Amino acid sequence: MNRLIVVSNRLPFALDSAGEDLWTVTPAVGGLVSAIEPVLRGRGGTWIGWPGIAGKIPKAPLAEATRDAGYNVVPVTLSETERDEFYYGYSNEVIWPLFHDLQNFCNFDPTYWQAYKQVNERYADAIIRNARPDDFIWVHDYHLMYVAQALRERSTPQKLSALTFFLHIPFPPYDIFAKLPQQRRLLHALLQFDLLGLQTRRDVRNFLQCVRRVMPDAKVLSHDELHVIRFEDRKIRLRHFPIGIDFDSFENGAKSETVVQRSQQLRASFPDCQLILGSDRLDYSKGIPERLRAFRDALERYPELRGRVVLIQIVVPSRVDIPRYHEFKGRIDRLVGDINGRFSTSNWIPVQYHFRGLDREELLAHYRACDIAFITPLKDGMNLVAKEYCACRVDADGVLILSHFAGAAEQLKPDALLVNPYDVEQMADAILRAFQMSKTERIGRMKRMRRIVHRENVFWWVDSFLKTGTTLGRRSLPARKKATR
Ligand code: GDG
Repeated sequence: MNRLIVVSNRLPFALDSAGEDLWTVTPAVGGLVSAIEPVLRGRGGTWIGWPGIAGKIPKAPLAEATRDAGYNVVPVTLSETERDEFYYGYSNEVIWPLFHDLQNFCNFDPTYWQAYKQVNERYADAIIRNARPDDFIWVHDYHLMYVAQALRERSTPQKLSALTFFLHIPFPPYDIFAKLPQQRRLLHALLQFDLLGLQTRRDVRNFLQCVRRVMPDAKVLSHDELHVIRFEDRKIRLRHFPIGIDFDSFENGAKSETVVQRSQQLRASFPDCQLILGSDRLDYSKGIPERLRAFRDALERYPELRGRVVLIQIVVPSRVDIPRYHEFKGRIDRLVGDINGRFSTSNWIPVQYHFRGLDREELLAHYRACDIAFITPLKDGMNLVAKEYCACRVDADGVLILSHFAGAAEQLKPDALLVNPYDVEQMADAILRAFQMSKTERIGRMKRMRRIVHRENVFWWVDSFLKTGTTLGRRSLPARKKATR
C-alpha cells in the first residue's frame, strides 16, 4: 500500500501564541480528521498544511505536540501579505463566493491570483521535499486548486502513484464560472490532477459543462458515474464522492448521560413548544437572513404557531476579520430583534439566538432536543449539520427541512422537506408542514435518512476515494458508452 500525503490549507493542529515564546497547539476535531488520521497511521504518511499563524513558525512546539500523532506533520509558512491575498483574498473573496453562485460578493482583485499561485507553489515544494516515489497525494479544497499544475511545472508527478484532489465546496455552472478572470488557467490547473472528486452529481455535471466550454480540446468519456477526461495526452478521472460523518460517534455521543440530561433541560425550558434548530458558521452562503424572514412569515401567516414553536439559531463566529462578515452579522442581529420585538409575549420569545460556538456535548444536546432542523443554505458543498442531526435522532423522530442547494439534498431527498432557500413563503409553509406532521410520517422519513447517513459515512467516503485513486494506473479506459467532445 502506498504512503498517503494529505495536503490541506490548514493542518489538523492549530498553533497559537500564548505570550512571548509561549505557544499552544490545539488538535482539530471533526469527521475529516478522524477519518483520515487512522489511514495515515495505518499506511504511514504526512499531513502538509498551514498551522494558522502568519509569519515565522516556531518548529519546536509543533514538533513536540505532534510527536505522537502517528504520522508526520509538515507546516507551510504564510507571510501576513500571503495570508491576506491568498487566504482572505483569492480563496475567500473570489473562489468562495463565486463557487456558491454569489458573484456579486466577489472581489476580482488581480493581485490575488499571483498570491494564490505563489502559495500553491509553496505547498507543491513542501510535497516535493516530503514525498517519496509512489506516494498517494490527496490535496483538499478550493485553496489548493493550483498545486498539481505547480508540481507538473517542477516535473515530479510521474514519480507519484496518484495525484488526487477533492473539492469540499460546490462547483458552479458555466454561466457563473465564466465570470472568473482566470477561468482557463484554473481549469487547466485542475486538469493536472489524476483524480478529481466533487461532492455531488450536480457538481460533476457543472464541471463537465465548464470543461466542454472552456477546454474544447478535452474529450469526455462517461461510464456510469465515472467520467474520464482525455486532455493533453493524459486521462483525468472525475467522480462524485459525497462526504459523510462519523455516524457512530454522533449516535453514541447523543446517547451519553450528559447529553441526554442537557437535552431534557433544554426541552423543559420551552414547555409546549416544538423546537426548531438552525446552526451555521457565520457565512452569507448559509442563508441565515432568508431563514429568519421565513420564520417571521410563518408566525405572521400561521398564528397557530405563535407560542408553539421556538427557533434556536446558533451562529458560530467565523472570518470575523472580513468587513463583509461583520455587516452580515448586523443584518442577522436586526432581524432577530425585529421578530422578538414583534411577537414575544410575557412567557414566550420566538427566537433564541446564540452568537458563539457550542461545545460538542452542547451541540449534540441541541440535535437531540430539537424536533425540527431548519437547514437552508443558499448553496453548500454538502452540509454536515444535516447529517449530524439525523445521526443524533436516536429515537428516529424529527423533521429535516433542507435546502435543495445543499449537497446533502441529493442523498436525503425525498425524506427531507426540500425547500428553495430564496423562497421565503415556501420555507414558511415547510415550517407549518413539519409542525403538523404525524409521528408515523416523521419516523418513517427519519429512519430512511438515518440509514443513508449511517451507510454512506465518512469512512465509506475515504475508502471510496482512495480505492478509486489507487486503481488509477491500472485501470484501462472504460468502454465507450457515451463519447462527447
Ligand atoms: C465545508 C463545506 C462541506 C456547527 N456549529 C457548531 C459546530 N459545528 C460544526 C458542525 C459541522 C461543521 O461545524 C460545519 O460543517 P458544514 O458541512 O456545515 O460546513 P463548512 O464548515 O462550511 O464545511 C461544506 C464540508 O466542508 C465538508 O466537506 O459539507 O459544504 O462548506 O461538523 O458540527 N461544532 C461545534 N459547535 C458548534 O456550535 N463544536
